[in-house]
Amino acid sequence: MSKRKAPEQNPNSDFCDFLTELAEYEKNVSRQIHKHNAYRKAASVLAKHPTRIKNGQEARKLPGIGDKIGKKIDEFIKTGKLEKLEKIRADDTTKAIQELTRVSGIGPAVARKLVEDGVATVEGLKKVQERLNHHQKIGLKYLEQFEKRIPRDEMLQLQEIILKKIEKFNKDVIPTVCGSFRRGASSSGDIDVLVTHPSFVSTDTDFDKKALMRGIVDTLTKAGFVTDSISLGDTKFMGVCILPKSEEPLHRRIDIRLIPNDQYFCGILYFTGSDEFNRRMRHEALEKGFTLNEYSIRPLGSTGVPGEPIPVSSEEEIFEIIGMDYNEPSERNL
Ligand code: DTP
Repeated sequence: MSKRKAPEQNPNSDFCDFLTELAEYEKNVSRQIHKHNAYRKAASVLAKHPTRIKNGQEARKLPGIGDKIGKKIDEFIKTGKLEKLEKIRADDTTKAIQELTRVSGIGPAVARKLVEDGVATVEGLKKVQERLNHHQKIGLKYLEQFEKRIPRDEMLQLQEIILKKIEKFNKDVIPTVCGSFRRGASSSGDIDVLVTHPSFVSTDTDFDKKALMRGIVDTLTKAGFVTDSISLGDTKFMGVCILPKSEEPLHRRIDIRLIPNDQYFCGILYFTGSDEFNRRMRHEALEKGFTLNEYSIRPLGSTGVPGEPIPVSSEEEIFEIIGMDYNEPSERNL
């Protein structure tokens, strides 16, 4: 999962910026994930609002913006800043945690421990590399590159290589590049690829997942596309890739997941996102008596115990089961 989001150009971008900063603080420092989600949702609603919001009262009419955020908007309009953010920015521990969590593989808990041990900056981190695991070392090595968004044009070229090389390796494998790219975003934070194979189903214990994953990763490595492996399991590869033969290629984070064929559409739906859209759809499913996750959609019995997964052969069917109108990936940018 990528750590940075695109700075969108919109008439409310300064509000979005402070809400995003508050969201990052709630995720990384105070660890209040509900508050994080609330700020992010408000930022994404404002990012899509076509006109400049004039005051908190107007903002409160939008979905996901309540009294507290409305007041913050008023304070920001009136004073040009937010007292809460000023305090956050001035706090050394907060600053250090925010800086260290820029590194892929360093989450809030690890960052806090590092800060407690006196490591407060990325420069400081470079001096204690022996404390870092393989993922964190790679995160540190490519820190600035991983923070750069991937323009859609490059995503299209990366996708072409992935599809071509995987097809050459095994023509039965079905790959889909998900994430914000599939939603049509103009740039993406990382590359999320889902692959499946018609012979691989969730009840099958004999299918050689390891051979398939290794084969895919080896093929992409030999092609000069994958440059580093962070981890390679039977069903998930986390690594780094580049656009081969480009003059100064930037290293990009890539995840490849092997999904059983019977779980592919729930997987694609989930990993296409957005995360806010996923939350909304999951909520909608619960209201209709179903539980939806990245693996399956299952009916909830009267006691609330989930039944067997409902077979689905497209994303459309999942929407249909829940009684929602189908949303194209480009309509899932909540
Ligand atoms: P970006 O362009 O920043 O990479 P993204 O591709 O939408 O944006 P991620 O790469 O972080 O975001 O994650 C890919 C998808 O996985 C995301 O769109 C939805 C799903 N996902 C990730 N985290 C969550 C979560 N906490 N809740 C629900 N869905 C999630």
